[in-house]
Amino acid sequence: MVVLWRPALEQISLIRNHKPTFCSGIPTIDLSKPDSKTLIVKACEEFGFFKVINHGIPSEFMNRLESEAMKFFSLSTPEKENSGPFSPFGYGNKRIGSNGDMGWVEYILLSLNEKIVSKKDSDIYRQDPENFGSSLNDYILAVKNLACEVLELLAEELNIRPRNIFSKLLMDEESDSVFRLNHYPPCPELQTLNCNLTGFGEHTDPQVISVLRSNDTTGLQISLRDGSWVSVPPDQSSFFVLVGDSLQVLTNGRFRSVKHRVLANSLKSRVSMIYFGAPALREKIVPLPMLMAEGEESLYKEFTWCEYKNTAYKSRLADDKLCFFEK
Ligand code: GA4
Repeated sequence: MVVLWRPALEQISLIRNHKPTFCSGIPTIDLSKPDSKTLIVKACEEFGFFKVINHGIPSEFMNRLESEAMKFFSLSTPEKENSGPFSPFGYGNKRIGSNGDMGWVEYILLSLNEKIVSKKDSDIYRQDPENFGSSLNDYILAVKNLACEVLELLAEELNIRPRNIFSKLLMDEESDSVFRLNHYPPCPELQTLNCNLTGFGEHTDPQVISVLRSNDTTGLQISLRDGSWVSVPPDQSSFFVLVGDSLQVLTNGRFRSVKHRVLANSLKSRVSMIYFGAPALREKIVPLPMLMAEGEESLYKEFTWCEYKNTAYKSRLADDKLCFFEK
């Protein structure tokens, strides 16, 4: 049951009667093992979600960016607010998107599409330009490569060519990918309320693929196919990969985008960093003919990433965004 609570005049959903159960069966892909691609396909079909270990990204990249992000989030509110907001990009606090969604979260949202990165975005790095800027670049490049590696393994296992059929969408120099740093401050009031507070409300990611890394604080939950919510045990040395709506369409529904949300923690602060790999705005999002069985029909009308993104950004977080494009 969801009710509303008004901390400091804001409306953030409380989730009642929900005892988080930890999921022990999160698919874990060891990228150093030869069977990883088979398991990745299975995980994309069953969960739309998996954890990646032995990924080869130095922990120093994660730690450096996390500590730069924490330096930024511990600035005063006016200092943070003066580095934005450049809606929807830049610094944001509690307000998610522009359609009334609220969460117990503050964040930095960056566009990675060089053509539209505003000069002002770089104000985010003003406090310590060298360290913040370079740790962001190192980290983003590494997770983009990881996302591409996963997409290439998928193409191999699905037996579709060329091997970079999915990854080239992210490698396009006009790719509309975004990057997000989320800080979920602790909320001590929750201890007495016996409720969960929404950090980031339930949604699916509109892009192709998302790569998430968080610190050692709980909060992330995914929805299983039967609609139940399970908590994902945090693991700061691993990455979590999420299938986005666009990959669902490219595979004509064979892979399903995963519904997920984040609950606030009463004692510990949670920091997550997410790379959302997206195509260029002009790119058509249609099921790949090579993946369709004989006589199989597309479940979706034809649309471009630009059209889908515009629809998604006009919706509320929890809305089903793909339904407008279903046949
Ligand atoms: C979810 C995935 C990414 O965080 C994001 C989010 C975006 C935003 O924060 O502005 C959206 C959300 C996300 C989907 C629906 C719309 C747009 C908030 C919202 C209510 C940056 C994205 O690309 O889509």
